[in-house]
Amino acid sequence: MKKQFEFSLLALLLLQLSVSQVEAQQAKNYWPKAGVTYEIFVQSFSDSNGDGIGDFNGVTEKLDYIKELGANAIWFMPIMPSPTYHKYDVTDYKAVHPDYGTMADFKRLLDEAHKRDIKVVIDMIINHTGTDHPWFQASKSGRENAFRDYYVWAQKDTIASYLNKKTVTLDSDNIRQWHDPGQGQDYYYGFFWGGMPDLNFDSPEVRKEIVSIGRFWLEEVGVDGFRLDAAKHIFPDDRPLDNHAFWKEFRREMEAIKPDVYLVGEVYDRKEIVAPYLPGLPALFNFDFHYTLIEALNKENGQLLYKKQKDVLDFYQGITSDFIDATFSSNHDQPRLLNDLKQDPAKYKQALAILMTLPGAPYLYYGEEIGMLGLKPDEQIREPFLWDAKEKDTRRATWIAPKYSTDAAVTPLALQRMDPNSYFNHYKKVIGLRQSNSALAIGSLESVSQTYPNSVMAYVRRSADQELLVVHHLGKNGLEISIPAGFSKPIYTTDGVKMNNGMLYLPANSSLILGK
Ligand SMILES: [Ca+2]
Repeated sequence: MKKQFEFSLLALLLLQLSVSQVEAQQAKNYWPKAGVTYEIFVQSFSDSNGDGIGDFNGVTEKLDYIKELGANAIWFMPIMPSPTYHKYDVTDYKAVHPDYGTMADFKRLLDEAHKRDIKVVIDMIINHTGTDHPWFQASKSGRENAFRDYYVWAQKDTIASYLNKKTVTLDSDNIRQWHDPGQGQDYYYGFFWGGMPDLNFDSPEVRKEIVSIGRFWLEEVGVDGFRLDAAKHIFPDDRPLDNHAFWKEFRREMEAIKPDVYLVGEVYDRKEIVAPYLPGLPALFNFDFHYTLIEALNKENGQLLYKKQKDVLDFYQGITSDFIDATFSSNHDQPRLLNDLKQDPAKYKQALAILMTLPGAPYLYYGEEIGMLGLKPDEQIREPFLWDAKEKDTRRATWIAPKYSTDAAVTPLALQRMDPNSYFNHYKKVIGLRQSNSALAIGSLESVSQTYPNSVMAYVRRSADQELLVVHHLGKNGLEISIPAGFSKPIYTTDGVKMNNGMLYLPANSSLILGK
């Protein structure tokens, strides 16, 4: 009797200790190294004035929601003036698009975000401008124009053999890189399409303009950093060293303005191409991770993802130890994750559990947390967020009719709140686990010595004050495995997981986290 009593006292003491540890950890914010960033397409997020288009004030109203979800930062897709709905062809780099509100509205959004300890990163598109940009309008007006060198021009006869020779790439299916402005014999270079002429980064004036734009947003407006679009296209594909050097120069210039500026780059490629950008762009999106996450879940092979991620991290480490691995479950260029996972809810929930228990600085795409759907073309993967049932939804954007994320197919947020098994409540819970367990956020990634079937992905995460075992079973058939010694305290388990005498029973798509 006495022994049992002592044991429960000890258990109580341990419980109190772990509660206070959790409280201490909850106060920590692991951004930028390991925080959670929420990507927002303002156009589709929250419409505050009823004109059908999402806006800054609509986002400001939803900051408490973003905080509740557990995000530490927001990445805004382009907010600058542009003629297209997606705004990746900028016509003014020092203003905001009037559809989204005024600069005062945006500054208020920034203030309110910062009050909630939410950082704000904006999309910066400097590889190209829109054709309506005054620089391009001037540049195309003639060879003698002062802005001629802001863009890349070539005489038609010198590029005849290149006119249709561009190959399709992961980030562009355009095959024509030189475009006829219809004003004479010179063609301009536009990697993505004719509506996006590439800026000429051999021009010192262009480079000065870019620094001045960075200064404007960091100093005058007050954003925390930039997501650098199309980072490997600054110079043509055959000049990768110039690209790497440019981003180092850009980083130096931006850090001189704001020493803790956050820069995350889009280099849409394999790790061998991506890694050399790390010295200039300390955070880079991990496309290998994204595609392998989907492949692993669909092939029911968890070890595939573990090996890939170990490979990528070791490779990056060989270049620099000072990098941020920007993992992501989906983004505005990919089919919606739920579609990629063949609309299997169990796989979908497991994808987030995997993302949130691996190292990295995970990015989420708005609407993922309510299981929004969508397939290309791009407009359809950027559909309006469903805040409430349609007749009651006072903030839903209507600029586009949804084809996939309709009320019939996606349960709006307000209804998901009432269901403990909803996607939203799953997201909130799993993100919360990452935020309150230092090992999940910043711990090292270590393998376990046991050999498991391919469907099982098991690893240890270790921080200074915590060591956790994480197990995901990606298969559809239940199985039993042995537990590595020392781990016994459940921190998180999905339904149906059983522990007995050092053995674990894992049903289909199950996950668990054990402490010591
Ligand atoms: Ca609006």
